[in-house]
Amino acid sequence: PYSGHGVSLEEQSLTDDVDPGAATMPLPQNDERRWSDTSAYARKKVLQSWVQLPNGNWELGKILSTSGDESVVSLPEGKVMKVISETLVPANPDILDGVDDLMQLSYLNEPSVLYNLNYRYNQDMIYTKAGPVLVAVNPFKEVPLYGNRYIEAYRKKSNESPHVYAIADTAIREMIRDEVNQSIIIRFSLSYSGESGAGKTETAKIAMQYLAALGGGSGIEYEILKTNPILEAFGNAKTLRNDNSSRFGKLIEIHFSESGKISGAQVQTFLLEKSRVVQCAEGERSYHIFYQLCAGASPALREKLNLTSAHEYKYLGQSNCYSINGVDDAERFHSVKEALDIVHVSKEDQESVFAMLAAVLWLGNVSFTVIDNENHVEPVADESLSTVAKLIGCNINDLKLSLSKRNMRVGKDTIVQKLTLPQAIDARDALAKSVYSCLFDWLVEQINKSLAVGKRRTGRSISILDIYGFESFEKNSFEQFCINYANERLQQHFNRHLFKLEQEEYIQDGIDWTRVDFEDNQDCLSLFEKKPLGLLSLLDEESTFPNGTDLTLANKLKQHLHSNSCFRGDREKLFTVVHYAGEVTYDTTGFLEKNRDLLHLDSIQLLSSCSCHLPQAFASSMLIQSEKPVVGPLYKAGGADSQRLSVATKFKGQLFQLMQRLGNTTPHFIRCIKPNNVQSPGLYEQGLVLQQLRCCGVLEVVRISRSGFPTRVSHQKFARRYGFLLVENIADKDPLSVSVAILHQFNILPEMYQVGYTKLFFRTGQIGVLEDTRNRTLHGILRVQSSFRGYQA
Ligand code: AD9
Ligand code: MG
Repeated sequence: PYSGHGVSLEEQSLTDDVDPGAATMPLPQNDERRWSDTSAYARKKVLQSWVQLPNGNWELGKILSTSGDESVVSLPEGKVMKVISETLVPANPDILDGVDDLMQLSYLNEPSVLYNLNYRYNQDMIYTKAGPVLVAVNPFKEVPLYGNRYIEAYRKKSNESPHVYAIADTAIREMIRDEVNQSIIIRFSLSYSGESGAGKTETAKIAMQYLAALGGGSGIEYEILKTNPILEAFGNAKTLRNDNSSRFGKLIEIHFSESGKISGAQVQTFLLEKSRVVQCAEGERSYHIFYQLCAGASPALREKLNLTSAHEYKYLGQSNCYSINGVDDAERFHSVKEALDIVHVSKEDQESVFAMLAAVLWLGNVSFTVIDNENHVEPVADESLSTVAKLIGCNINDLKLSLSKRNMRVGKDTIVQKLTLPQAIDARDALAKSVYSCLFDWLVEQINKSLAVGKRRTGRSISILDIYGFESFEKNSFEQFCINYANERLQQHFNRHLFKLEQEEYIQDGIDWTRVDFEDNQDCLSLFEKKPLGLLSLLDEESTFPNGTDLTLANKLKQHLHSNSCFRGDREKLFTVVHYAGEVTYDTTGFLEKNRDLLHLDSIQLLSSCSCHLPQAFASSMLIQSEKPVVGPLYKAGGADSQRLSVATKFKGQLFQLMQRLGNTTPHFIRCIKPNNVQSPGLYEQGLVLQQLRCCGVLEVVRISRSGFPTRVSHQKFARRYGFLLVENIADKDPLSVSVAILHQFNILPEMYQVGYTKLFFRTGQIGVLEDTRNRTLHGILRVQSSFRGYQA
């Protein structure tokens, strides 16, 4: 019954042709699920097929018979089922079980991809290529894939299975070969249960480990690795989803000298979740460092900081969770101190850092008492208050005043407003949050000073991006709004790189190509960024109105954006954005306050009056940068009020800078996938994995790569690089002719490349053959040269 028409690779491409197996087994109409194929297998009858069970999971079934629209299939465990033939999805032959690149699958469809990843996962092969993208499925246990032996194997290319090491290796090689900066972009993918815990941070560390091993030598690589325990102690926390969840985004740019050795690094962080310092949900923890300090401080330090146990601090006590399974906080504290030593934070500075932490903790214990019949309050003069004053080095009365009064500017006059209990608590918490986030920034600055080691930036760099993924919770607030906006930007980077630019390049260079459609997210990005009527502009505008409230913000958004297809106004303070990865409903409660991020001038003045150097540094960084909106009378230097940057605007600026930086690099993408929501090894939930695969467009990427020509080299470059391998004389030939001659000499199959106007385009892996030959030849030449030199000597 097979009608067998051979399809050449060119024809095959993107329009799904009639499947060879169609005569016996009609395929689903849904084009997404189908993948035409030319392999010998596909020309045979498809006997195995994926059957979707009522619970949504896919099972492998054998087609026993087909009549009319229905097929009878047998499932494992002897079950026989009658199903509508159209719902069956073709399965790959057993020999393709567990292929290490999804590109090799004869049938590229969701169940086959799920199965393949699962098959590998069960054997601890957590990495799989999806064309140019590396997919990493979190093992939630130690897997024997890392360490020097593996690093060596990837360096020598004796191990070629997919791995973060292989990605890092490619990055180094391409950096040197092409003289272009590289980036490794580690992203999760959205699933509504949250992608937190997918393994981004671990993956980033594994990549750093490889770069350090290959580019090491000067010792700076050791410092770079030690930034991880520091940043994790101060910026990670236990959440319900991940015991070590990063509460900030991070880009680390590792600099290399011309000889390929690491010469320094620079860390940039994004949007630390400050609110966690003063408040966190039941079962979660605040930042690790607080517990580490309480558990690990020496008796002398305890006494100096008047430190007690974590249980005594209200900020730590409210969530009823003090420890993490299998983690010894005291031991971690010592590692953090060691790491601080290594990045050259002096012992004195370390002690100041710990004093700031203790001050934050004690601040949380400051309580208030009502002082008049208008419910105004002032802090109780107890141990907490005096300890805070002592630790930051301020006058206890000044502290008391800053927590009970607020200077307000009305016109040219300043009036003093007394605070009620909620206002005083706000002021106290705002101070704690600012001190902590300034401390975090200060540490990053120290790390950067240490990693810069006075070197001019001459060489190249590899950047590793580990940034939070899309978030969609039951209630989504300002933080999710910013994070999801960032993800929209990154998604565009990914799309542009893998789909858009690629195809535009083919067409520009005049090669045969049929377009593949992909979902663009420009509309959603415009919704955020358009001026003056975009989400960010409207938010900023409302933030500057003295009478603006979260409700007026919501109304304003609805009024101006209702006709935008990516926006939907909901009841009261809610609105919905149709993101690339799905719809997210935001609640504007707290938006304005968080966006303004007001720190009252009284608090800044308090910090600048302190005798300790860290609070002083914090105060001046807040004022000098003028990045914080300041309320109250103008600071002496003036202008503190003038140039206000809202949180969202500042973040947008950071993001643009980030995109610009990444835009100048060759990106390498890693997608981390969380196979279950319970951080448990061996458990692979199909539905959860599928959601994540869908959201990051893995199938589309494979599809385009398989039919496309991902490797591109200009004729000049190609001729220069491989021309010397030619046996014929090429002295007077143009680069195009040389290139073609090379292709012929090495018998590169015509369907494996295309010759464009300016470039050559290759299918995946083709250039590797040439590179190998080139390397072998070069080695041969070097050997000859060195033995010749030996002879001369
Ligand atoms: V979050 O968005 O910051 O909350 P990440 O960064 O995606 O999240 P993380 O890297 O912290 O996740 O991984 C979560 C946990 O999974 C780790 O603490 C490890 O216990 C576990 N994990 C992740 N990757 C690996 C791995 N390659 N090998 C072993 C891993 N365990
Ligand atoms: Mg993380």
